[in-house]
Amino acid sequence: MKRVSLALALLAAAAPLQAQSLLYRPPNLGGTWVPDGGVVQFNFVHRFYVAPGPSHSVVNFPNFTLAAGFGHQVAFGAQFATRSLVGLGNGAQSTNETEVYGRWRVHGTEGQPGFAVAVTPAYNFLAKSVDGEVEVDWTQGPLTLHGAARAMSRRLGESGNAATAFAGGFNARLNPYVGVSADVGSFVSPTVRAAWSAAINLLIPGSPHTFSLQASNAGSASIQGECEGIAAPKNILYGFEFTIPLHLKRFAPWFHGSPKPVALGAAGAAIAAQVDMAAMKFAGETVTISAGQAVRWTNRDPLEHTVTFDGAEPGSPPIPPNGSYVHRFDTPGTYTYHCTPHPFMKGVVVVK
Ligand SMILES: [Cu+2]
Repeated sequence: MKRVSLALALLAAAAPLQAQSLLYRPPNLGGTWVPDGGVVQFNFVHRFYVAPGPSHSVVNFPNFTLAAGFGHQVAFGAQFATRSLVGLGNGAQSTNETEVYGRWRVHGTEGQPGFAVAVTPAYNFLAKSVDGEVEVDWTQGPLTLHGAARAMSRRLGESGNAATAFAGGFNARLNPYVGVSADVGSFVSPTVRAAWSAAINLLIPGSPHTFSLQASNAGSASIQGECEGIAAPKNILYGFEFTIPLHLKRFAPWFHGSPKPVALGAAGAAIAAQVDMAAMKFAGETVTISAGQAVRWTNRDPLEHTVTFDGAEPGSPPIPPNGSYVHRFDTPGTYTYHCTPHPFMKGVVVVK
């Protein structure tokens, strides 16, 4: 039972992070996806095809996305692909494609009911093209629909002329952990092969990571790369995408050392028990003291915790890393408590 409630609580803790997950974005659409402020998101897409016999050689299409959230619904990022179709056009000298982009979510919140709108200006170094995308998505219950309009100043492979493209797709979340998605995107004129994708998306329980298994014909994740599919016979690529959010706050001790101790709560009380908050747990879940004595909680984690009583007893403010909180208990009784940001963290103080 305890194990089940811990799993449920971890899910609750992971819930805000789902807003950055592949459960809200099909493989070939950037969507209105903007990492939270102070979060650097690293996504790795690996697609491949197996050449027909006798060689059966595997040809890989890796793609990396690195994007940083700056708060105010703004992100800056870069995409890098090593086997880009953008690189196969007239005058192309490389298949290494780099795109830098900004994204501003003008309206809405990804994954929340209703509309969200984002604009994504970009520059594609391989195509030497100024690109842009406007994306709108609409969420209702487990379904999100996506639409995007794209423009580029130099479409590589078509004499470098300006071009426009449209894309659309959907995500359907079958449960909090599993979704399916698909999309299609195409240049308007001249139309070549539309790019398409289909995927099964998985949220890894108890983690902020999502993983998707994909089939697609798009070789890179740039705005241009998601507008045109690669040619037959290698026209279906299989692969996966893995998302890794890095919370920069967690790395602060590398640069600033341990934060200064901060003491909160009742000063001068006789401390009869000490409870460490470490690894997202209250160490020693039950402590027993006498009326008039105090308990000291010390935060050994790199993030804030609270001591919040389930009853009427007043609790702590947020306790920063390396901070401590002292609370004196004057009335005998059993005091159950939890951490507000991490409700699966629970403890009990018994006062005799
Ligand atoms: Cu906590």
